[in-house]
Amino acid sequence: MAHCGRRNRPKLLLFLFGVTLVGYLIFFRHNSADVSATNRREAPGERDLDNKELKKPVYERLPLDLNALGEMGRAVKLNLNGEEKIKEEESIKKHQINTYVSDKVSLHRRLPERWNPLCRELKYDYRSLPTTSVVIAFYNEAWSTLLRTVHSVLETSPNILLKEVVLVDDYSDRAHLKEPLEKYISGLRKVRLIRATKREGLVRARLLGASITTGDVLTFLDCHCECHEGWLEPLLHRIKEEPSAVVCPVIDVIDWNTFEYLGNSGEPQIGGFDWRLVFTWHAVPDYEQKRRRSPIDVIRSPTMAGGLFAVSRNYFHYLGTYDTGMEVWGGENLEFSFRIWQCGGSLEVHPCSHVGHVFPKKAPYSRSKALANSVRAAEVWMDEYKEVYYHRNPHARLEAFGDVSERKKLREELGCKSFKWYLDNVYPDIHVPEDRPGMFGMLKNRGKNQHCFDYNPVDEHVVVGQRVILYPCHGMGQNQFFEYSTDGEIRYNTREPAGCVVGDNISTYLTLQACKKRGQHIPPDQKFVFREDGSLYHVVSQKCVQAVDKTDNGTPAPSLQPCSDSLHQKWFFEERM
Ligand code: LR7
Ligand code: MN
Repeated sequence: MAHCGRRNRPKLLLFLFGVTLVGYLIFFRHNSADVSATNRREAPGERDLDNKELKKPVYERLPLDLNALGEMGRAVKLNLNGEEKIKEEESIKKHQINTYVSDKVSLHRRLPERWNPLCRELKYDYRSLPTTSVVIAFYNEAWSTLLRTVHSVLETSPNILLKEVVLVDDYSDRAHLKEPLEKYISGLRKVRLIRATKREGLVRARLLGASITTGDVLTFLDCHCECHEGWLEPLLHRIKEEPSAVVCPVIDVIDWNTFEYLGNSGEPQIGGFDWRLVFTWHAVPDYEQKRRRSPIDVIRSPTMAGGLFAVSRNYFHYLGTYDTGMEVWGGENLEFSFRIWQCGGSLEVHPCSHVGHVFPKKAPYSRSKALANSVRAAEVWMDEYKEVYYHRNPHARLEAFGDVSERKKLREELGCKSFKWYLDNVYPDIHVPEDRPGMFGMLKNRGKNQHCFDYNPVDEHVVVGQRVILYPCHGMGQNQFFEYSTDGEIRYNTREPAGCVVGDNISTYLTLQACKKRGQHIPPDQKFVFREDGSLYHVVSQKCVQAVDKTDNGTPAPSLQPCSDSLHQKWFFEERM
């Protein structure tokens, strides 16, 4: 199937040429006084700042057509049928993004204001800010999402601050990314393209891009982003103020289907992780709110999502750039986050810098290397806490992760702090499981052969409300991983925030509810005594947890029953099969 963007390209180029021409005419008409006064002709985007004043730069952009599809971040809703509907569906199948819609949205569209209104008041001394190079790695990206990223950087970044935009082709095999891309960007100032000669993965692709840059600061973006006016200044200003700060913009969501620009101007979220080493989003914790003096102060974040951040070039090199033993996708974001904090830097989100990112419907390419990448991060940075990770991911222990001795040496040379220091000081909100021997893993029944506690949340992120069932034990951690705590909770804590098993005397079945927070009392219905004889005694109901086959909905499940000697009331933990 021909790619939509590709098939329409001649028309698209013609259209762009036309629009650019109109843009030029309007620009010169508007600025005719300026032009004749200085007697200097400049291309759009090239005007430098007034030498005397420190005023805000004027962004030179194409005239705004408010009626265009998706303009100002509006959702695109098309009523398609027949052949067009099929084309749309094919585009989604190919990219996991509705590129049929994306192709219809202007590459120059404006976005609705999403920052805190106080951000508007910030003034910058533009000539003293560091310059930046923006590095964008891509692998088989669609035409319009990639080029909208490029245009949005060019059209929202003050000329004086932007050294160049470096595109890195990570060995894509799609035709539109070959010659047509080269031709297109040859007409764009400051945009350079470099190609990998084999699939490098995003870590080495970004480093390849960084190696040809000249700016003081490296700014990394994914290849399906849209920047707001004013996104760059706060990042660069913060790095000038604190060169060891790695600063992320607020990441807003662009809908993969409608290209609606979502997100709001409220408090941004920050990054954390769970013990599977999966990145998570969190509200800003109270202690951090207290530390900040204003809603537009930077927010310290334990981790970053990974794709969008600015770092001083020198500091990035001092910190050992990236772990080049990481392949394709995954793990590098947590590895870099741990390293930044443990080695003396700080990781922050700037509430005045907003960038949108298209989150695809599902992963568009294989991410099987993520496991080995995570293991590398755990081996180098997590000290004894790597065991907490391995307990929940028994298969990770068997993963071939290559040689990490160079990274360990780096940690030594930089004199980085321990993972315990990081947890205590940077991420005190994370619950650190106790993982006492014999008290975590699969919770197996002695009567019902090879059946274990199992919890399968409908939504990855909402770990409450459903019933705990019994399912053949699989030994893979994940949905069958539970921990018995010294407080008498049965915790389901592979994901964060953790869920705790609750006994309901009326239904007799067990469900999951949010665990108590630090300093709170344990709700009585969440308290179990795991007795010497293997019984699980539920204190408030004075009953025991029994494996029951014939339940109201037909799925075997643990249930509260009068205590007896039955093997169906005897349980034990096992880490692996
Ligand atoms: O082999 C590859 N080569 C590449 O050049 C694989 C990917 N890439 C490029 C890719 O084209 C894209 O520009 O690398 C970039 C990131 O890949 P995505 O967009 O497929 O990743 P993602 O957005 O799903 O994943 C997030 O986590 C990744 C972990 O490795 C990276 O850190 C991504 O940059 C990161 N994206 C973000 O942080 C944006 C916000 C998403 C969230 C949460
Ligand atoms: Mn992405």
